[in-house]
Amino acid sequence: MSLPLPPVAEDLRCPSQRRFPEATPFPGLEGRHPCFSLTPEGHGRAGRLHLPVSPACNITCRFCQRDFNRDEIRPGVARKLVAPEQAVAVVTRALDLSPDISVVGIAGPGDTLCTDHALRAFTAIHAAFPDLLLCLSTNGLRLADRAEALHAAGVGTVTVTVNAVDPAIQAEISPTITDQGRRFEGLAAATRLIERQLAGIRAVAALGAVIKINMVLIPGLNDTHVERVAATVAEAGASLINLIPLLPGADFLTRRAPTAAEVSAAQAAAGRHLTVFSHCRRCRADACGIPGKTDLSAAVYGAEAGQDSTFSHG
Ligand code: CLF
Ligand code: SF4
Repeated sequence: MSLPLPPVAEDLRCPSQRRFPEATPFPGLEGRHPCFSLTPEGHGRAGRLHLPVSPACNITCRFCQRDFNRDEIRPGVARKLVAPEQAVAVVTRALDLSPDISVVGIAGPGDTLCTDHALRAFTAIHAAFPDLLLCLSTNGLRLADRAEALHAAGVGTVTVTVNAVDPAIQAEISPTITDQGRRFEGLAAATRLIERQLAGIRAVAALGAVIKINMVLIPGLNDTHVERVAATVAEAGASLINLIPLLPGADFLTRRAPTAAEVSAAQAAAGRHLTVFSHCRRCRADACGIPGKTDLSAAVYGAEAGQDSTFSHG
């Protein structure tokens, strides 16, 4: 018998799920995974540690600004890189600092499957801490190739960033990819990326992973395309979607962020097909703590932690 959920002040579940208030579509994740919990109580009490082990990327998103600093709170930023061999030591330190940590995620600063660093880190962590939830965020280009290895390494939740399923739109957002040593441009790159993303979603879904889609909402580019993305990824096996407002930067510096009304409209469109996650904090690649509540990143990764010799700067 499942335990009753806490009172729901703001219910993130899609209408079909709300008909069964005692049920959660993600057994074992409610209250343990901040980004796969559907109640305020659930996502407000679980902590995550991000390991910045993935340096490189295999696609070019025109909004992307990877950087190393201690100040900015956004994806693609970390204080330093950590070597996969240091992952267990970092997790040990984070757990000592915060027993709330129940998830170890890898989300950058580059793509997590462009190198084998994330897989090596997850494999070591899964052996040392088999009860921790392991979470991967990727652009999806290598996801189908790596699905079995990720499953074997204990990765149970996967986020794929899908910004378009129409190659003409995708080509405007990420104009080049490098796959199997070959560089692709324009529509060829976009068509290949979308095909690999959907194949990857199907592959990890077949192995039992719970899948969230991150979609960067870019007014004038993909904001009227949200429902088609949601319907397509839902058919492939995704459960959840997170509409992330564009942070103007890099080639998209002169584009604007969506308004709150535009984000709400996009969430409504996506919600016809998927449960919408709306509490994203646009975390750094070295975030640590309960998103929006506690921030232990400096204590875990900062020079002030006195651990620099433990970590790679490579
Ligand atoms: Fe990290 Fe992402 Fe896993 Fe969560 S974050 S890898 S799914 S454990 Fe969460 Fe942070 Fe938003 Fe990401 S709030 S940026 S959606
Ligand atoms: Fe940047 Fe991520 Fe796009 Fe790679 S996939 S270019 S790291 S936003």
